[in-house]
Amino acid sequence: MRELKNYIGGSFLPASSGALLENRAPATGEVIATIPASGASEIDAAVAAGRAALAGPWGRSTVAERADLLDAIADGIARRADELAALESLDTGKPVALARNMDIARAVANFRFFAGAVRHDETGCHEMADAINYTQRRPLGVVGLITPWNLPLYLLSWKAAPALACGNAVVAKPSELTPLTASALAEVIHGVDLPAGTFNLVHGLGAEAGAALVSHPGVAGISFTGGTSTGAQVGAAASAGFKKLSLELGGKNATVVFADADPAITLPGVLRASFTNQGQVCLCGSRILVERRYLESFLSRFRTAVEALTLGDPSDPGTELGSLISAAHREKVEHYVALARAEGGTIVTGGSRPAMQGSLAGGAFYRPTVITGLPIDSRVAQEEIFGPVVTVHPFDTEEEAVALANGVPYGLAASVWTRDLTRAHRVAGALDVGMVWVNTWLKRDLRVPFGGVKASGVGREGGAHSLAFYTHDKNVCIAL
Ligand code: TXE
Repeated sequence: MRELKNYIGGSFLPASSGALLENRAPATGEVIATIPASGASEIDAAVAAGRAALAGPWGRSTVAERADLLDAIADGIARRADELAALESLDTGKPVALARNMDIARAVANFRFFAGAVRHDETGCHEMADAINYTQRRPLGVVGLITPWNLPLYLLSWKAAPALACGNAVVAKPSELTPLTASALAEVIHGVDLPAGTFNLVHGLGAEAGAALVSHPGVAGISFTGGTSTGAQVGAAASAGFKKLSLELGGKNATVVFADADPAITLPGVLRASFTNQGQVCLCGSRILVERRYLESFLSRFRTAVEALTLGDPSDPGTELGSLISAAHREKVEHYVALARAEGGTIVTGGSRPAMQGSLAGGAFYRPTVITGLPIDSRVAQEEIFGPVVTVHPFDTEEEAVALANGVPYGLAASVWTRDLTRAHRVAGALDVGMVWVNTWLKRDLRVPFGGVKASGVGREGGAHSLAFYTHDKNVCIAL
């Protein structure tokens, strides 16, 4: 049982009220930690610490010094990688192999990548006949980072690394459901001698600590990843204070499978896109659109592959599917499956809780579920479920596939599976989303723009986009 603390001004502190929140392991339902139930006063203290750091040595730090510190943080995470993977798996219910190979590996890569990116960053110079302009890049100040429970350290590091690289002070508010690796990151950062107050961590509920951070007048920018309805509230509150804002929200992404797709890569690819992290990734392809003449053959092979997935103890290195994030979230998923039945859908596989033994009997497990026969405009095919549930829909023409893919309020990502290169280009160009993968899924180069359109958010992260977000450009014009 861990008693986690906030990390403010270089010290590990409890909430001033002494109030605590319980943190449960979703695979067992057991309480594994407590976190401070922080609110406005802890956010005030963290923002003040951030401002003090900016007024002190951190505000005078050079790019080279900051990049070296980011590399040291990457080293610190890498040294504790096995322990952090175990913590992430315990906290989220995700398979430990996934936590090790994806979440923790990416956290190391994020710090290393942004150390390199900021070392190589350049600014512009615009010459006139009688003057010269040059652009200075300045940190925003204190930035608030609000992160969700599905990829806790992966997403916190994706924001903290560029924010620090650019010279900002950070106040991070991780999900109250998954606080463990954020606290471990604070320990790593404590060990690398970042000036006190540069990185602050405040645990607590979104409506309390999160809302206080978003509306704090001393915070210059907010980067939020989470649900679309929360994102709308965060966006409204941040805009009222004229804060720079990045919103990475939900998705209802299409997986578009043409009959000429290569089954050897398509089946494993679509399986990954459907069920990675129990379907709890904003990029997961939860609507599989299949060309009608390939539908039957695809479905029978897909079903076999889904039923062969190993669901079990997240701490077992062989497990491919673990627990959902919480009992409450499983109820939400179950509600959608019941709705699918009521809307006339056929459950091809899944649609129920697996029988788990021993301590896992209290876990939030759910079988991977494939549903056919639903109208494309049904709620289950339109709303983000964020769990191990996919719907499959036929299409006849390329135009219809594009229309079905675009026919949702979201616009985050899509994947297209075909051997026809010209069609791949046409369809990729016509999809109303921020990211398209062709014959692959979730292949990530950290330089490329990451983000969505429509209800999937505002702004882009990644490479130069992150460096642009966490800075403001100032132009200096000198008459010659
Ligand atoms: O996320 P929330 P929840 C989707 C998914 C899921 C739904 C709700 O569909 O079922 O969102 O999940 C903080 N001011 N995604 O409720 O509420 C909160 O403490 C400031 C998709 O868990 O969006 C946490 O740190 N902050 C998503 C963070 O916001 C607030 C990943 C996200 O929580 C706040 C997760 C407030 N008023 C869920 N209220 C993705 N895009 O990957 C909450 N928070």
